[in-house]
Amino acid sequence: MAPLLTSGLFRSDRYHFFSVLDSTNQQAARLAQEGAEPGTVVVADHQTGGRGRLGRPWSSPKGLHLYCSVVLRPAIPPRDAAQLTLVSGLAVAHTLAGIGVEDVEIKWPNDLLLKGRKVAGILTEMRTDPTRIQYVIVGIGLNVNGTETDFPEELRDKATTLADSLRTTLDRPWLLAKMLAQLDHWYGRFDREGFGPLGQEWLAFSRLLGQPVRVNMAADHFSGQALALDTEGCLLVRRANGMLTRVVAGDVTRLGEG
Ligand code: BT5
Repeated sequence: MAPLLTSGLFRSDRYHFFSVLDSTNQQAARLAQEGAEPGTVVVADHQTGGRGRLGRPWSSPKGLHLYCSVVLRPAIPPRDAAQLTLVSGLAVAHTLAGIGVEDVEIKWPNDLLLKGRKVAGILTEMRTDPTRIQYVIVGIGLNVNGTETDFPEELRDKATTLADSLRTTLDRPWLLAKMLAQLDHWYGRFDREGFGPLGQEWLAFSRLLGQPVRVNMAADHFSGQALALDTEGCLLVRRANGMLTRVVAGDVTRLGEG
């Protein structure tokens, strides 16, 4: 495989490791507010308040998985920040494919699935001035070791781990290094090329297009057919009545799935 083009975004003097934190996103935001450089990385072995979107909890047991947040200060308008979720998903998908995990699927916008079960999730948060991003925090939770019995009851038929798929225990620092190299590479491309060309790369890991889907947005929910990813990373869905809807944020599930 060709070596990854990286820009040196991540430097070991900007890594912050903790045995326990409320949430790595929270800690990264605290550091960003104190002026932390882009490329600052926060990692914890355990989170007591790990969270997903809309305040949902992220199961974060000790000693098993990766909980990692990155501080970025991209020169993009705030409305484009959601593209960083897709770019990060692409980086995580390549990390998994690169270590031999088969059938990696990205589910728009922020889930990574193996055989229909969630192996990773991404939470992108930001602080902005009226027109400018002060910082973006990209938080990645990746289920690495252990099996489904290590998850709380309600997640056992929805979540999975890399160890389950590869039938071996993985070294988390090794995996983290691989993931940061991929993030560096894909953030670099995003910076230079914008989201447009990366959308095609992203689609290679997605099985949404052409499929019947259910869309849940904050103020609306409907069924339709996923038609395309636009150049800004939004999903275009045609409703049963023919109307085309651009989904900027929400949950999209292929019909027939949970
Ligand atoms: C996400 O939210 O998928 C984003 C998760 C981001 C977690 C990372 S860990 C490092 C950083 N620090 C944080 O505090 N957060 C980030 P969402 O799409 O809203 O999905 C949340 C849903 O996923 C929950 O409601 C559960 O159904 C499910 N879930 C919770 N924990 C899980 C886990 N460990 N593995 C798989 N699914 C999980």
